[in-house]
Amino acid sequence: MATGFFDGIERVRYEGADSTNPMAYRHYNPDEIVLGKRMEEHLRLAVAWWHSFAYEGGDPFGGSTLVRPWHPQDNMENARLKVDVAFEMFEILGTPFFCWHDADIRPDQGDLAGNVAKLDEITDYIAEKMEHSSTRCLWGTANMFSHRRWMGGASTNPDPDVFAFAAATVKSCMDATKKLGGANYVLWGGREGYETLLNTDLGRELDHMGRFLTMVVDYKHKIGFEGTILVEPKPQEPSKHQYDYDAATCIGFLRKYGLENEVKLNLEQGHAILAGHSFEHELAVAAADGMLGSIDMNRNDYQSGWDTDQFPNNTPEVALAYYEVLRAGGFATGGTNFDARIRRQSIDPEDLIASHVGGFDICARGLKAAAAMIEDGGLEAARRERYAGWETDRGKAMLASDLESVAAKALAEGINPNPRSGRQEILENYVNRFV
Ligand code: XUL
Ligand code: CO
Repeated sequence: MATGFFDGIERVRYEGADSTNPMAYRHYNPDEIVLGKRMEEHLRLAVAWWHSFAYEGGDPFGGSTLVRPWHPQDNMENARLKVDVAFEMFEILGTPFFCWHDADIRPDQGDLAGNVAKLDEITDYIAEKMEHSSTRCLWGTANMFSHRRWMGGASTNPDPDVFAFAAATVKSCMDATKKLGGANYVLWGGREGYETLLNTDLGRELDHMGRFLTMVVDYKHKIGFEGTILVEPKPQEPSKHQYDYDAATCIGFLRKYGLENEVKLNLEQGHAILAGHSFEHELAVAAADGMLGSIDMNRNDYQSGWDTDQFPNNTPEVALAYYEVLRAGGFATGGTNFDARIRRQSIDPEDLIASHVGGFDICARGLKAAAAMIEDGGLEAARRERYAGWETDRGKAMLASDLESVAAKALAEGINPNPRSGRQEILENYVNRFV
């Protein structure tokens, strides 16, 4: 039976770029073939349970603005209603995937056994819903940052009992993700970092985090979970410093603990900005090491300096991001999760749908622009040209040589390299033809 929450809102359809209907897709056309594959299969778009259904509109200065029939979120009846509404929204949008934290879907019981039992119960209900839906689970994760027990970290907490609570929580979330057929399991270390070095044994905490992740990987193999384990970099907020600072830091961490072939990265646009990088930089760093797993798509306000988790709406940024994804061969188990929320004044059910319509559309537009650049080949040709010297026998032999021999040859040949233009503006103009 319908909940009535989205009464009056029709299923969103693709109407083409000329449509002026604000509740229609102008670019997101799931069946459109892009580089030989359906658009839906390229993008693998996912709705985030925490922003779309659990977020109540609070900010550091004020509480709830989004009044929903499933509030307060402290009992199973409301948790089930929230599931019903979620699947109605998935249907309206034609969403291929969703993502969740345990805390988004089950009411907090205040104790471990209660939380695990309620998670099991609500994920049984979600699994039932999935039998009548084509929407799948992209990933599950554990919220180990909101409750006060996590204030000093989860796996990096100085108290071994908190480590144990975290281990039991992640185990239950991995079990639930497997039950729901999840394609990935994500770990974002919200409190894995420090507020002050004065009370922190940084080396020990990193070792504990490495050990924890190794236990997660071992458990994945034990239960035969076929999804990918992903870690999500973020430099700060909520902690002053977080250990999973950015893609490069995470890759170094994974290598140190021997996990580089087991774990990939879930990269987020807003987190890249907080780390002082562009999103495409983070994606390129991960791709260069074969660790680009999945993305959290959103946008930060460039003035505020906070992680504002807005819906993306900037075509050039999104196009350059998908360009890196396509260059890396596209998503395998990963996808595009909207780690994005409506603003606290956007209180109508219609706002919730419209935000996703815009998000789906901008990703589709970015993907098409990226695909057109790949097909045209202009950037790759320019890159090939720039590094052509390294494809010659001379270039290859040098890399296999040693410092003394290279120096002797350089002197003997009397080389005097001629600087060549990096052609940056020409390439920027080129990109502007597509976006
Ligand atoms: C927080 C954030 C998280 C993770 C999942 O900044 O990005 O929502 O994506 O825990
Ligand atoms: Co995220």
